[in-house]
Amino acid sequence: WGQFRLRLVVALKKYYTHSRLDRTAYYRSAADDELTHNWNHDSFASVRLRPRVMRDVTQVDLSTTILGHKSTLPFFIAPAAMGRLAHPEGEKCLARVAALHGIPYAISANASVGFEEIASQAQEGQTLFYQLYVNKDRAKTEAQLKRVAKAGYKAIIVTVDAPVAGKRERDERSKLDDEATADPNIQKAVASTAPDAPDRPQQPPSEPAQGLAQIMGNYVDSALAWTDLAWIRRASGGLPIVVKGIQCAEDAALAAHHGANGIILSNHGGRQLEGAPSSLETLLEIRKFEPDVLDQVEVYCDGGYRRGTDIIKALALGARAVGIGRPFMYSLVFGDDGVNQVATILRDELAQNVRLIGATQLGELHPALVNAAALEQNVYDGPYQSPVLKVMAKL
Ligand code: HOC
Repeated sequence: WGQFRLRLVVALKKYYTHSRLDRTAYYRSAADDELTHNWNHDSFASVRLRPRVMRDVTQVDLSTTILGHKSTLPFFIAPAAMGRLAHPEGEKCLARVAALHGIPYAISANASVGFEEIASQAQEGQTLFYQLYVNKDRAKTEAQLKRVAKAGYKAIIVTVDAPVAGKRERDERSKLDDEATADPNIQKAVASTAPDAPDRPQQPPSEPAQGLAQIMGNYVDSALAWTDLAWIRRASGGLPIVVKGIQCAEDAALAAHHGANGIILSNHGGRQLEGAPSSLETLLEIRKFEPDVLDQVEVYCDGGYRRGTDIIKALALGARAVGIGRPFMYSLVFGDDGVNQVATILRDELAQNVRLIGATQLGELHPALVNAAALEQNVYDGPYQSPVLKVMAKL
């Protein structure tokens, strides 16, 4: 009986974990044929490193600052929705592990645990950022931003690459809606996502063609414009603004021109526009056409970062830090332990590879440590006219 019971427990545990992993199809989903999702990964393979040797790399310091806040590592937990699909504690696990590692956590606008609850459980000195989708009802966004500022969030990450949801067939096919009706945790996640959204149905709809992203995206204002950055800043009581979803040099320059404190080069993990460039490609494009942007705003990257060397490549080309999403969401199936494991693996890989490239601190990572010639062939070749000069000419 003892043996049998053991096997039963193992089998049930496997089944439970496996079925929860299936439910993470939403996290895995990407747009159309998922080409951009795959390019995000392929981009790293096209870039070679040029390590330096015979340098004393006994001690290594991986710390940096992100918008002036100390981070022990050059990455943060990127906003990703609906943590409770993976684990009943959802975003609470992500916030706890971010605190444990001393890295910022950017809570999703569509988190399945309330942002105020997360903030109320934050550790002393923990850095939390808030991801914003602007609501069609702007008054709701204004009220939301006031609450975000009051809760102690340190910056607003305005996501601008999703005026509408991308076409994510994996998400549509996952038939999560049927499962949701059976699983109270998932029901809770769906019900608590974006609680202020006006057009979101209270119950998951039954049409199988609607993925979660479309359901959640109903409230998003597709009329957002550059001039709204000033309004967002005002409404948040002056919090720093980071524009997430920059995919070309022109928009990087415009974000800087309109007073953004930071930009995230991101194609939303390949979930929005199929054909969009990887963050490394956009970074190379900025270096080519708008190099001043790198001095004007903090530049972060996300999309497909899985290894310490991926992070090193972005940092050497000028990024300040990197956002990591899916690895944390997948590992969330195992709660705090899983999330901690991912952060630990990344930390250790970074420490090892920063040494192997011949550096002892992040400031020593520079473009000459990278050969991106192969990837540069993908970079836009002009014609190019600086949009900022055009804006200025009209003044
Ligand atoms: C129009 C906005 O960011 C995701 C989340 C939520 C997207 C909502 C769509 O799934 O990528």
